[in-house]
Amino acid sequence: MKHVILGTAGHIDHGKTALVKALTGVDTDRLKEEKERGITIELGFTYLDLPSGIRLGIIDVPGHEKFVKHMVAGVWGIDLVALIIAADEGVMPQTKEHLDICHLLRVKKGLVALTKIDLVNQELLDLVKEEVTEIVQNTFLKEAPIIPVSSTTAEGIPHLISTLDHLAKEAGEKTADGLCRLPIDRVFIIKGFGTVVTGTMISGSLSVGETVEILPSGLEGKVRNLQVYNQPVEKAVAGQRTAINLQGIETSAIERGDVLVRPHTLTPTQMIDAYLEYLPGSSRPLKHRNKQRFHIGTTLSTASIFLLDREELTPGESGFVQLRLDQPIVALPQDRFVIRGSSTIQTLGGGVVLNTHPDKHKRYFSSVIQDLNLLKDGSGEQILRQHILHSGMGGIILGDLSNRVELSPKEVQSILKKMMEKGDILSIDSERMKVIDIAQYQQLKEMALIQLKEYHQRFPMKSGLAKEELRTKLPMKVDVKLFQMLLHDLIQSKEVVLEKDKLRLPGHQISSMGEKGLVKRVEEAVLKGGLQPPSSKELSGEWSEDEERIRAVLEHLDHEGVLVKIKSGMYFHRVHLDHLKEELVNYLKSHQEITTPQFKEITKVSRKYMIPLLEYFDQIKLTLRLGEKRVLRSTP
Ligand SMILES: Nc1nc2c(ncn2[C@@H]2O[C@H](COP(=O)(O)OP(=O)(O)OP(=O)(O)O)[C@@H](O)[C@H]2O)c(=O)[nH]1
Ligand SMILES: [Mg+2]
Repeated sequence: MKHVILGTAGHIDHGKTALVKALTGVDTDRLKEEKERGITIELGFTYLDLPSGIRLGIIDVPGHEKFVKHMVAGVWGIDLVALIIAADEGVMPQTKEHLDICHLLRVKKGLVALTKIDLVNQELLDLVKEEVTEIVQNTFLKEAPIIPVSSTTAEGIPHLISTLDHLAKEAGEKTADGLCRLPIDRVFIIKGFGTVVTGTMISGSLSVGETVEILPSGLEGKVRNLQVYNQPVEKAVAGQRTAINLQGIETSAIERGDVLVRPHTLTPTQMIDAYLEYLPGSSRPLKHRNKQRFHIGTTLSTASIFLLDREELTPGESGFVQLRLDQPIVALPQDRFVIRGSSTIQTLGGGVVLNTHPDKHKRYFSSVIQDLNLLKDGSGEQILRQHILHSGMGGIILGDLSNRVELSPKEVQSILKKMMEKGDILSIDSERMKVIDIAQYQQLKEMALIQLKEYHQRFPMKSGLAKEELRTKLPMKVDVKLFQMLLHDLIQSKEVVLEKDKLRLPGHQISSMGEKGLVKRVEEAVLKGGLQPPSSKELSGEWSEDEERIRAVLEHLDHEGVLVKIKSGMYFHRVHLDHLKEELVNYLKSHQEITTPQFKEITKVSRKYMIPLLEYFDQIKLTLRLGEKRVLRSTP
């Protein structure tokens, strides 16, 4: 069965509640204060069974300017609106404001009901009709039926019902296989049952016995009972007005504006990227970092508006913004929101959520704007690809992707499958449906090859690198499965050779006699140099050898423990260094301390070598420097 929700809208006292009663027989003004003052304050709920069999849920909203926040909560997520205008008063401020809000929230369809026609003559009625035609032109209601009615005499009510039936049949279906999400509009306690929350199920479905999570608090509870339009049900689906009796959560722990979901399906956020439309009727420009009221679902928060591509938005303009919120909210891409003034309370604008967990953006950054343009206008596939690309070499799982597009997990899965077939993305964990962008994968491959090449250069005498060692040289977030896949591919394509547990590039040779000869010559030269060993530059000059090669050999000999690198570019043969160390220890044992001139006596080398040697012994914690002297460190 199809589920369609109608919301009322319109100026105070124009007959919204009276019309709902004329249609359904139900007076939705339940509160004592509402009865006394004759106005609506809270949202009212009822339903109407249409001739076609569709059950039309009805949300009656208050018209008073003080309660526009309730009105926004009520019409967020409705399918149809009935804009109600009293024929004896015509268009009034909240008629326009409510119309603006419906436009900003992208209510798709609706009608205009001209009420109280029993109070006016034909002439006045025609005038009001003209006025209405004028305000709805250029809006989603421009071709909407305008139906004159009287709730007192019931004139026009049958016509209104048949028009509603027609509109309800045309309304789009909501997706029941999406994420279960219900913005809470009421919380109360029923004696003997406990906590009950109500709201409109925006998407997905929910059954008795399931565990749910309340966001942003994260409290979990169990669905004890479910009611749809006052009837107990086993399962509630998208598009239905739903009351949920919860077990395990105190009434006081939940408030209007919270969102009910299945556990761990959504994460609250305090920063979103969005495309903001600033209403033409606003009196001044909206400046960067302005703080305003922010309405989404049934939640009201405040947000600082960071304009990403300009200094100010003039009335009628739209632009990309980053909203930083004072409290966590729950949102999904493509959700609509409304911005209202924080000092003078009026509706200023609204827009669409593009990214619910963005990075903090630098302003005027062309790549940021480019990305946001794609999130705004791109296809589901393009948007998914962008999120996959941004997830980098770590990849992203299906569950996280589903929360970033306005598509059901099933649809996301089928798009991913197509992308895999085209070779745009790669599945790296079929269980969790984890994917990585192919460009990221290629880059990772390059990185692995570069690491191997560098390793060979540093250690030309080593046969290769162990697998785990290579993994530690790649970005941390590369997971084991991805790494194994990468190695498998590299070995398969013969870009890398695996030999005796070591990975190497196919061109890497260690056994060439030339290399071995050079290693021997370098070692001998350093040994001959004693405590004044030659540098790579000196050796290369003397032998007309490539200095790079000599440096690599020095590194290799250091790695092998034959030479000791005491500072960058200075290598001593271990034989000499050990000998010097012994001499130094003996000296210090008999003299307790040593000065630099005394050290020179022992070594007989120039400062160029002497100072690095002294510092080296400090560094390996053999000696301790005390002013101009050095002493032995007490060994444990
Ligand atoms: N004569 C006549 N009076 C009507 C009609 N519809 C509503 N009224 C009266 O107008 C007054 C306001 O009606 P409501 O239905 O409470 O108006 P509302 O739009 O719900 O007002 P708020 O919810 O406070 O914004 C009431 O006294 C109604 O009896 C109508 O068709 N004819
Ligand atoms: Mg009312």
